Amino acid sequence: MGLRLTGDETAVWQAAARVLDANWTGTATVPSPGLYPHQWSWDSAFVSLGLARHRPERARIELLSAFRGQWATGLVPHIVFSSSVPRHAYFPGPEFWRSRAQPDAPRGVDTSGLAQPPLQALAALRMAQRPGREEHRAFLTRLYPRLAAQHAYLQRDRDVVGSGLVSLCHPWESGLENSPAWDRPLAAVAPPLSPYARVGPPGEGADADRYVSLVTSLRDAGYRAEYLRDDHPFAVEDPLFNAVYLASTHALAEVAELAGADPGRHREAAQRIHQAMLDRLWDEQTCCFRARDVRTGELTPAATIAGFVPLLDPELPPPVVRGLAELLLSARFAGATGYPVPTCDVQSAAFDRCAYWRGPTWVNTNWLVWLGALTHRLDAVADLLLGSTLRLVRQSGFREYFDPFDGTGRGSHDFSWSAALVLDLLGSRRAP
Ligand code: 2M8
Repeated sequence: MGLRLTGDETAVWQAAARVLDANWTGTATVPSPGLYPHQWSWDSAFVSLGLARHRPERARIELLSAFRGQWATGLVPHIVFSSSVPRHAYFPGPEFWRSRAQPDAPRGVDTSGLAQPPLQALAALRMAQRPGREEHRAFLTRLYPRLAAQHAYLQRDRDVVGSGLVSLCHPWESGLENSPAWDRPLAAVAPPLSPYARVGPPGEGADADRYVSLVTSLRDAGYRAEYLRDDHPFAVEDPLFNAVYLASTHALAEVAELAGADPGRHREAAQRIHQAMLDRLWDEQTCCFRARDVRTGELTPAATIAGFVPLLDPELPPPVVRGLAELLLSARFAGATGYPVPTCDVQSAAFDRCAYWRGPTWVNTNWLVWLGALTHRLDAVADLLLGSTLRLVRQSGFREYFDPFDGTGRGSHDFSWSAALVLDLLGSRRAP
């Protein structure tokens, strides 16, 4: 490893590595064998960051394998289904998405038809910053056209109002599906005439019906960009998704250079996204980035963890950085909890310490905000996030999510991104 870890940290490292080894299928890592037995796009990118510190060859296989499911449009679907898993093991499965009926979907594999935060270019660049220059160059040269197609799709087909930002067409695209940020836009979606069988983790309640009905409409419209633009009832610009999109666009410019391609258009795209984030999602009144419902034009009222992920933007103006740091450390987020950062403002009526993305602390959102804090040399904030995350997994194991007040672990055990990102956090300790 070549790291200076304490005995205790070494034990955490070894336990995390064991989780990743156990969840490896031979071509990719499942988020959790029981609950999520297929490959999810942003889980896989997070996992590749941990694998890069543990088994670099697997990290490259992991990152490439998400692109097995890439559509001709460039879409990297949020789920690539494994054919060896029983059909009933996860709902909604391949028979629901019916990707093979779509001319643009890949032939040999079943996928969903939604995106997730496009972390892959960022992960690829971080990987290439590890030792092994020539291997990285060959890998990036192979990956670059796929990444470029993924970003071209987001820019061409998913910027539904021409604002420069991607609009999510489903809460599942955010990765934070039951976040209070979606309460209003989701309430405007007509529920199905008769309820579907309840799906999803506790806390989603009747929203699950709308999740299914949104996919049904999208699927029946052939997952077409024109339908998303003109008719789909859910279209929301999310600060987390777009901040990851921006960070990955910057990374893509560097990947292009390393792969011998022209980075110019990626740099221009990054400028557009940066400006649109400030113009459309920054709320000066409340010093917070919020999601914008493009169907109503309104910013959603909820202040959530997604609002801090724009710290990943290296060009964020200093007053915005200061405002975000203050809010993050305040009694509405980290200041009120022993195990920060809660995923929702604890003073909001929507906050629920147990309910998935409505309050609990997650390792992946901590990691994103940690990286954003490092981007702006907010070292105290970065240390707080690293310390809190390590205390959580030491106390409760690599759980899916955690109670932000007492650190109780919730959701599935041995969750892959919790393990992988702890490896990345521990591994990056050497960096100044
Ligand atoms: C959760 O989302 C899936 C739907 O995509 C589900 O609830 O069934 C979210 O936590 C998401 O962020 C994650 O990628 C996925 C797999 O871990 O599970």
